[in-house]
Amino acid sequence: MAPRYDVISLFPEAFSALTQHGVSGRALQKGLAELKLWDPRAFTLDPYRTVDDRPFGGGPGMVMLAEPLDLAMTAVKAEWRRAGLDVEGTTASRPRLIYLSPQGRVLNQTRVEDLGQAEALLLLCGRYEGVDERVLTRHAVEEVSIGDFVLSGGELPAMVLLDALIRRLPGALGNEQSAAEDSFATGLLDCPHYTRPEVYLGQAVPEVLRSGNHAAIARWRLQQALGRTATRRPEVLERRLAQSALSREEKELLASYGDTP
Ligand code: 9D3
Repeated sequence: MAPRYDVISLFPEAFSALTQHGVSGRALQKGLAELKLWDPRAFTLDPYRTVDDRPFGGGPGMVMLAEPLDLAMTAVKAEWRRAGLDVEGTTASRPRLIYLSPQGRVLNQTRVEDLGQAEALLLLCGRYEGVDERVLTRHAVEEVSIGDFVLSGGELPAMVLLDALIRRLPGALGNEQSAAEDSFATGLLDCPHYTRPEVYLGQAVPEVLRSGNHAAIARWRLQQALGRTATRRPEVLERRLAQSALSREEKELLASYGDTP
């Protein structure tokens, strides 16, 4: 079954970046995943449709009210139940609740693959200083960050996570090889890429790529990937080394990296 993604956000229109463009837009159009947006403002019970208030204990900024978020989350869970999903499940495919938060565990491809096992995800996007802590504890929410830099809310992080999830669904990429060969799926950075013309402003394409020798091309690309990973992201190469030692060919390619243009 196509996974189901529900997003609670004060800016549902922002998600058109995801739904209207590129790989993710086409995948959603094809029904490879379902995406539904929920505006907490629709779950307010006061005439001003209030979604935030001042923090207890003082300090700057505002905090998102528990009640509209709680009602929206309860509505999502009710739809999950109607769709036959096991909301209280404990398997890898259980529906999961994710709060995009700077306090969360940092996203990486391993976490994307893990979250990709879920049949349904509820993504909660915060604004202002964040959400009332009680909605997180009431609903057993997991927190996920996209890195150690300050953004203005959870919408862009939610779209980052969704793009990473959607592009790995079978049928999302034109070329099914691409997903498996992606940087970090192989544990290495990508090799350099070239297209026409053969010479651009005096810079030629590496000769090997025009040789037609497919074994030599594959070797060169692996060497570039190994060399770039070693120089730019040594910790990524270390992690791959910890999982499985480099083959003799890989060691030799790494040793002679930089010898050839
Ligand atoms: C200036 C406010 N900060 C006071 C120390 C705290 C703060 C609150 C809310 C910082 C950022 C945000 C909004 N960010 C997110 O909702 C967010 C986020 C991020 O900012 N960086 C990386 N990942 C994420 S996931 C959600």
